[in-house]
Amino acid sequence: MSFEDPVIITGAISGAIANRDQCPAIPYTPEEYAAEARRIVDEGGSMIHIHARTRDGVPSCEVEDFRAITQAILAEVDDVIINYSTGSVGVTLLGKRTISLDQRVEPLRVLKPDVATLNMGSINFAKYSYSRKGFVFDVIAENSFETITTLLTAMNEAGIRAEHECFDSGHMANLDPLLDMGLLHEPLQISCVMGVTGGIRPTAQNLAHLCEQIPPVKHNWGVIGVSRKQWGLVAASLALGGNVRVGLEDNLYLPNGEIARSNGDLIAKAADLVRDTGRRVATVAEAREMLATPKREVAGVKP
Ligand code: KMH
Ligand code: ZN
Repeated sequence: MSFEDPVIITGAISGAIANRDQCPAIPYTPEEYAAEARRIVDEGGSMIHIHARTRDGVPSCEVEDFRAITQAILAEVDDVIINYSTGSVGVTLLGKRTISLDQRVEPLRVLKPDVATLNMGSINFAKYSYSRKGFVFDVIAENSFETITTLLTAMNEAGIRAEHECFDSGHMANLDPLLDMGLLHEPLQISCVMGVTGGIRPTAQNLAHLCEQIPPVKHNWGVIGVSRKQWGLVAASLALGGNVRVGLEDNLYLPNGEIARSNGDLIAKAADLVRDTGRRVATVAEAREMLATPKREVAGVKP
């Protein structure tokens, strides 16, 4: 990827850790997801990263919750790249139950989203409060190579493009054996996830370091920054030629410290930054071309 490429903006629409106590705009019902999707697409988002919730906001990985949310989104917007989370942290924390690998695979197998996240290694996934001098939460995100290859095989069988989420530089090296095994298909989609306590520190220097670790194969890359520090990382990614993800999953605040009234506020600010750095926001069609995700049936919705 280069500075000349259009920028794919992904909207992380809901997440599964923050809830309406922290931000009233976080969508819970399929109808609310659809309204937020409309705002994301109108402001320039071309991919929507989805964590499912039940109608009352409890994080879920049930097929029927993913299906209802996806159908509502696709009924509202003309086209957008549908990206499912396969992460388990939110369901464990807020849903207060562990989920099996089979449960992480099932929505992929049945609903066949365009893209699904693939966490590239196990980490301590925590949030630390400097004011309280303690951990707000602290769980282990298990992603052994066996887990990774199981998820990846399911994605390959369903024609889903993997988004490789790297929370540290070792995760980038974890692509090497998968490439050697012939499990990956170019162009790879690589996200540098920065700012989780347990992962790499969220600095521009570290983003450049992560980029240097990307294997020499055809790929697209971008940054996922957590907390308000996200905005500096968005600027760094744009300067380095990368894509960006913003949205209520990762950060609730605009650069000036105001809380976002919707995902649309965050996407609009990201689009401003894209233009201010002399780059251009990718259309959905351009994003599909770049990521090799042609429009197709998802969650039973025909193109
Ligand atoms: N919220 C990000 C820091 C996933 O859904 O696969 C992590 C994430 C993981 O997006
Ligand atoms: Zn996520």
